[in-house]
Amino acid sequence: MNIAQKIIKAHLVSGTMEAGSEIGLRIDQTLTQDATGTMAWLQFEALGRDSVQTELSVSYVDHNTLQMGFRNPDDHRFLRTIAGRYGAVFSAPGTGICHQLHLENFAKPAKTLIGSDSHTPTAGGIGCLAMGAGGLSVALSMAGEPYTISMPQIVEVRLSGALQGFAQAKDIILELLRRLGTQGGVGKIFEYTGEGVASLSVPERATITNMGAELGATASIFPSDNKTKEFLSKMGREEDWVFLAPDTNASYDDCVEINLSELVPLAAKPHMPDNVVSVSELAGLKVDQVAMGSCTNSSYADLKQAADIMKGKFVSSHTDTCVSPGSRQVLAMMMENGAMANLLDSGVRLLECACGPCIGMGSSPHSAGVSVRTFNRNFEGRSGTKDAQVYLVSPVTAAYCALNGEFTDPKTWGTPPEKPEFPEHIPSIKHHFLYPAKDEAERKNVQVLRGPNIVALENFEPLREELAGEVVLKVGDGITTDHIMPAGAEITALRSNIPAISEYVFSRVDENFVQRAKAVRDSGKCGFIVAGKNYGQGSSREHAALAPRHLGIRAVMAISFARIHRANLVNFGILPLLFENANDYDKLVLGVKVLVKPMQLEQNNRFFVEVEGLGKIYFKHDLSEQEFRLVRAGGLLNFVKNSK
Ligand code: MIC
Ligand code: SF4
Repeated sequence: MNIAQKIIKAHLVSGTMEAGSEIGLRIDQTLTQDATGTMAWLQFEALGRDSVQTELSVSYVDHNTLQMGFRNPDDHRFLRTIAGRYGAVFSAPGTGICHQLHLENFAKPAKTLIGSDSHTPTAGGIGCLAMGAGGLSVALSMAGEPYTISMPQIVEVRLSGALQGFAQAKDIILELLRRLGTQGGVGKIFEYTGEGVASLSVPERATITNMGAELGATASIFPSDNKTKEFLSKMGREEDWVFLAPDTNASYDDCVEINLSELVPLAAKPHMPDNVVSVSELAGLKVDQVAMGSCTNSSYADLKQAADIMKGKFVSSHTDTCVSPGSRQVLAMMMENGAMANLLDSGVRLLECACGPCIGMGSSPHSAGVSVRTFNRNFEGRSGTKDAQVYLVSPVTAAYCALNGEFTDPKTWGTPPEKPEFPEHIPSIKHHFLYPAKDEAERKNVQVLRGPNIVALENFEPLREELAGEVVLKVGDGITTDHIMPAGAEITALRSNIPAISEYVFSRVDENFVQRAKAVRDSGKCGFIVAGKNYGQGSSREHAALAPRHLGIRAVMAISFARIHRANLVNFGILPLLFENANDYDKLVLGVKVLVKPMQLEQNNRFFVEVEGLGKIYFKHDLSEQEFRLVRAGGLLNFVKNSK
């Protein structure tokens, strides 16, 4: 068996391990973050359990750390108190980014982890089978229920050689994105093997597994070897190490080979992470902003390397440059050995240990600005500036862009910097986490505190016999969850208030959408969305399903869907329907009346939808029986409540 199969087998609760068939997995650990977590915890509460049933659940606050008014601080207080009430560890704002903190402090090889954030697979760098999921799926896992997915194909990524010159781990995953694209990983787990693996440290591996999310992959995973042991011992938890490797005769569904020695610094151009070219091709392009950090590249080694390059030099006068360390531990190490002083002396602005600019929480570029970021997503408008041009690069490339004020050819950069080792002294930050009382009786005394921004969950009606309504939006290929439910400081502060946040659905795509959808909903009819390929790629935010459902959307008719978003649609009772013939996409126009008879779906994978003036259009659906039951109940929460 390969590694992924070994972990799946050890956690299999239902189903068979054949690619495409539905499997249920026992989940050892969960993580939630504040932007998705408030909802997830409200949903957990609605399930009526006395405490979390996992080995470990951690509630992080790292996204909405700006406290402009009462909303975010109220949500933080809710998350702190509910973690104490139900037995989760709490990580307060400023402690760090969930994925970096989880890697350093909690993730374990051979365990399963799901998180209400699409970059949860970061923990695959330590040999953990880690997956992103909607908040409701995470709430269910916290309640001890298995996590259901369709058994992925396991793809071997065989690494040979070793990184040379200025190439970094980021360039490995950018190369994979260049080759496979943002849909290349849908329904797959990428498992890294080969002699090149041993040359990569755990934080480097985590950069790669983190951005496997941009391939659309279910997970990415590395073996647990001596490098893993070394990392865990530096983190003061060597006892968490177990050896994990594929059997010598392990087989895979597919194989991709990358020779690390041949890689050069790469960059993803606007506005997709797979729009990859070499940095040398961009030489001469003026850079207005550089942002270092995010869950992809905010480790000690990442930032130390940038600091070494920038030491004694100055950031270009027109390049606004900032850094957000991944955790207080990274920050403490950089302060102790002077690396942070080097960055600050060179003119870099220090931001909080949090997601920050990555999700548009401040530090937006100026109008039409070129922003070079060590992050993982460069979707249009995500930075908070609609016409900004965002490029994704490694920390080394970012440092040279900041100093030169433009992209330059790596051949002009001189001698490559040394790969930094961890410092002798690694300060522990364990005391920054809030641990719940061990005694359940004591936990029951914790009062859960809520603010007025936390609006109770809505009850959705079960599936109707007939869904009569109209197409209220038609969009093209590659629609991201940032298009559906934009992020940024103002909107994300409303994550625990669905009626309020629903006002922003598709606001950057079509400002009349909400009004149109509401008019159809309020007339008692159903709204339908027509979309192209890979609808819902990107974030795990279930608000991209929940808010449209609030606005009366009952089906999305698309050419294909991204995995997590498809699951979120099902969880909130929205039908994900697939065009049988992609050419029919052209026929369904805005405003056309449609009639769906969902009960047909139960018997057939192939069924038709009646379209006014056109007759029948054929669709397929790939809902499992269980998924169909969820949609029929009006969503997962209804289903679980009804089956009690
Ligand atoms: C993202 O990177 O898009 C986010 C913000 O971390 C999201 C979660 C969210 O929308 O809260 C994700 O990746 O799942
Ligand atoms: Fe935070 Fe950005 Fe990572 Fe999402 S991708 S978890 S916003 S740092």
